[in-house]
This record gives sequence, C-alpha cells and structure tokens, in this order.
Amino acid sequence: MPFRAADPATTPIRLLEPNGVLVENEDNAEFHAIVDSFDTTMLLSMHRDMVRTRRFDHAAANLQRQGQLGLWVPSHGQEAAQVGSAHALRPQDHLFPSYREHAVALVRGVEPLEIIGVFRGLAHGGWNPDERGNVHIYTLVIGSQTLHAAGYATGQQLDGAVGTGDPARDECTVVYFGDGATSQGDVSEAMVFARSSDAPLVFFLQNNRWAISVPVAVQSPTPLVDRPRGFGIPSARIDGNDVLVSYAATRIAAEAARAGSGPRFIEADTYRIGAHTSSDDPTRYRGDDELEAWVRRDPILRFEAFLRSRGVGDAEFAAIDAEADELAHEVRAGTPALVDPPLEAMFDHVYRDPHPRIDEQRAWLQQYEASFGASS
Ligand SMILES: Cc1ncc(C[n+]2csc(CCOP(=O)(O)OP(=O)(O)O)c2C)c(N)n1
Ligand SMILES: [Mg+2]
Repeated sequence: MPFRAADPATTPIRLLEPNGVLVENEDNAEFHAIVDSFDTTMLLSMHRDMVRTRRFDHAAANLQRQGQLGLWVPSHGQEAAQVGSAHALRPQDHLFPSYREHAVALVRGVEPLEIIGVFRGLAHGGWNPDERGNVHIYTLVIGSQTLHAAGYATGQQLDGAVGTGDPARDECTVVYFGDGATSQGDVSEAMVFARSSDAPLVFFLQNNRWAISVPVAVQSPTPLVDRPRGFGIPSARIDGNDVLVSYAATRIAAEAARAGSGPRFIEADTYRIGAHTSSDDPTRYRGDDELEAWVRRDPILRFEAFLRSRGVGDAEFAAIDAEADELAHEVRAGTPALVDPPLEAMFDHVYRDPHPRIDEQRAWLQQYEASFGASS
C-alpha cells in the first residue's frame, strides 16, 4: 500500500502521574536521571512559581473585569509547562514568548506590573529584555516570534556562542507558541531556517488544544510532534501538566542546542482552563466534560501531591500561599496607580536611530495636541 495514514497520537512522556506519583519507564529514563538529583529547595521553588503565577493570573483577570485592563490573556492550566521549561534554562539563554507566558516572564524576573502595563495599554513592549532575564517582549501576531527567535539563534551561532563547551558561554534560544500558531507559515519557515543553519533553537509548543474556538484536531489531524520531524528536527511529546518532565525535556533540548546539535522541538500536551482571553466565552464552543477532565489533571495539585509524598508539609505550602497573596495584593494596589506614559513615547524605539518620518509624525502630533489649547 503506497499510501498510508499517519500514526495515531503517541502517549506523552511523563514523570508524574496525575495523582502525583513518580513513575519510571522506558520512555522517561533519560528524564528521570535529571530530576532524581533535585533537592526539596529546588522542587519548592518550582511549586512557588506555579502558585505565584496562578494567583497573579487570577488577580489580573479580576482587574480586567473591573475595567482596569483592556484585555487579559489567562495562563491558568499551563503553569507546569512554562515553569519547568523556564527553570531549565541558563541566565544567558534567550526566550521569545507569545502572550500567555506569564510564568516564563515571572520566573526570569519580569515585574508583574510590567506585564500588567502591556494589557493596560501603557506600553508597546513593557520591559527591556536585557534587564529582564533575556525575556523578549510579548507578541500578539501569531507565530511571528518563531522567526524572530530563529534569527536570534542564528546570531548566537554566528557570534560563536554555540558549541564551545564552556557552560558560561554557550547559549540557546527558546521560543514559545501555541497549537494554532503551527498553522502559520512563519512557524514552518522558522523550522526551515533553524534546521538549515543548525541554529541553537528550542521550539516549545504548548498544545492547549484550542486556538480560540478551533480545536487542534481541525488544524492538524496528525500529532503535531510529527511535524518538525518532517523538517529534520528531533521532537518529543511530553505531558505539559507535569513540571518535572517539562524541566527535564527542556534541559536536554537546550543542552543539545547549545552544544551545536541544532534545533529541538518539544510539544507540551496541556489545556487552556480559562477563556482564550477576557473577550472570549468558551461555553459557546466547548463542553463541560472536557474541561472537567482537565481540571482533574491540574498541574499544581499534581505537584503538591508529589511534594507531600516527599515530606513537604502544610507550613511550607502556607508560606508559599501567603507570598502569592502578597503578590496579588501588590498587583491590585499597583495597577490603578500606574502612570500613563507621555503620548510621544509611542514614537520611541520604532527605529534605533532618529528617523525623518518619525520626527515628522511626532511634530504633527505635538501640533495637533497644541491645537486644543493649554489644558487646565
Ligand atoms: C497572524 C495572526 N492571525 C490571527 C490572529 C488572531 N488570533 C489571536 S489568538 C489566535 C489563536 C492562537 O491559538 P494558539 O496558537 O493555539 O495559542 P493559544 O492562544 O491557544 O495560546 C488567533 C487566531 C493573530 N493574533 N495573529
Ligand atoms: Mg492553543
């Protein structure tokens, strides 16, 4: 039979069962070796970041409903995929998010109110990646960041920051994107570029099953993990609600990329528990059964069960909760106090150097504003 259909979806690799029990099998042996060495401090720091992000996300969603933000993009449910991957990277690595990667941003030192500022319409970018753990700015243009990341990773290679064997010097880039983004030409082009130059790029796909109201099966009847293989990029499908496997897979992929072995692709199988954004009503297109099944696979509860089996007790969890409450409080109090930037700031950073067109537009705006007379 010369024609054949693709293989059915493979089981995602996981270290933690949904009930928090650590499992060892043929598929996850290499990943096990990495997390076996973790001490409680390391494990708790990942838990802390997931809890903080969940609380931040809820606080921001409430602020949007109170009219304090123009839009909010929830991250609820995707904390393990994001926290595990961000923890596995080195300080010199670069990260290109889409718009839902609040955990990634917080782990690498972006200030919560800087993220809020973007959704309050105060900033085009929100932060300077050089000062915020090399987290590049959010983009809402689906998939475009994969090309930015492919370009950046190619630059890392041209700069000789790959394959030197010096752990302080070798770098990689990680790009985050969604299942819907895989339908964009940009993502395919990024894979071609990265593979053809063997750039140190890790593609991190969070397959949260939905692209707004379109289920992933409509966009890809075959498992997305198979697509990069067609471009010659090795790939793995992991349980995206297992923070340990996300850490381990990212670390192995990043090490290969930094060593000069070329790009890697991770598909993290997860679920968007909330709406696509605050403008969306998911009850219009998806059923309660699916949602409830995924709520039972909550990444934070899974990790908490695991931590309890390792002897972590109520006091430690209470301390993390208190810290998350404090973060939510700061966000609630700080958001209305954010100061609007001067109008002219919108012209900053369009080009690196002064540009006549931009000067012209700035002058026009100043004149227009002045035409209203001095405000009292
Ligand atoms: C180039 C482009 N096309 C369409 C849109 C509208 N849009 C915004 S989010 C989205 C779905 C993205 O889904 P996915 O990549 O799965 O990411 P998720 O939102 O699920 O994290 C679309 C089509 C856009 N922002 N940019
Ligand atoms: Mg999606």
